[in-house]
Amino acid sequence: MRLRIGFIGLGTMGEPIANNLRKAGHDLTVWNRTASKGDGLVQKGARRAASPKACAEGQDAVFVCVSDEKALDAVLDGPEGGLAGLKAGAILVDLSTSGTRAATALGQKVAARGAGLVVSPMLGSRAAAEKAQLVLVVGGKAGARDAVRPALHAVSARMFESDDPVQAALLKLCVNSVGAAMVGAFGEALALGGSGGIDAGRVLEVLQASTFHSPIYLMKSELIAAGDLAPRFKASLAEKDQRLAQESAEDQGARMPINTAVRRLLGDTVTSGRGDQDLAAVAALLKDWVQPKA
Ligand code: NA7
Repeated sequence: MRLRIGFIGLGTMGEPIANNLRKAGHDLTVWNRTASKGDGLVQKGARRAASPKACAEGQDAVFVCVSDEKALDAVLDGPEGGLAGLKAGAILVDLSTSGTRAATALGQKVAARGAGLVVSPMLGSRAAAEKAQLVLVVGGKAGARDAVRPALHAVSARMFESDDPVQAALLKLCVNSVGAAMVGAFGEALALGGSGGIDAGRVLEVLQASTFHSPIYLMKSELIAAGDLAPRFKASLAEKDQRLAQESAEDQGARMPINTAVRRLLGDTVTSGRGDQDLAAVAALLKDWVQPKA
């Protein structure tokens, strides 16, 4: 079914996702804070809205894909925000990883508009978004999910659905906390091996032959070897995800000692000036930290 969709947030992930919605035949209106990031989509036939509110007005569904919970408030709240334009019966889809507290607050705001909420954080980086191969963790009432399922199908390879938007937000944080720990530990292993004279390729080869193997090590080591740290997933966003996981843990009474260490490492990556680089930049930082012994 062809939906009228407003799409707010055309960053690394949002732009290719919006493009796939357009390619699937949905009627697309876009808004981004930095308007020029929408130029390509507008040239391909999308409409450009003058504000988040205008982007949401009259739409069957409003998709949001921004950095974090603060960006979410910035684009949705206030007289020109997306919520002000959301019509009763429409569905707001939050693709951002904005955490459990934001999902709870957003549920109340959207319900006050007489609209429905689907929280659908994504697994996969820009390449997966471009190929419509994302994995989505989808939470919302059955009717709301039914209404936007064709659009979610158009951008993804697989969906894990539940009735609860807050649990969808939480599940994404569970998975990303493992991913960041893996990349951090891999960076440490490369630095440790390198400090003792073992080539990074050799560490990778043996790691991949073990039961601890993962495609993420191969992906990230190719970027590191090529010196290509352009963001597929920004280190600053990875740090944000670890912060959000800690907030959920605090609210729920869970403890995350590994996450605490990984978040500190990612925080150091950001303060070293590498926040806009790919998450693989943690390996570069750990290599910089090696102090050869005489
Ligand atoms: P990017 O590439 O950093 O894009 C972030 C988007 O969020 C981009 O459209 C930004 O607009 C927008 N943004 C950020 N802060 C604001 C504020 N304050 N007001 C309005 N718009 C804002 O992130 P990704 O696309 O990689 O990731 C998106 C989400 O998916 C994120 O939660 C990840 O963890 C997963 P800009 O273009 O800078 O004007």
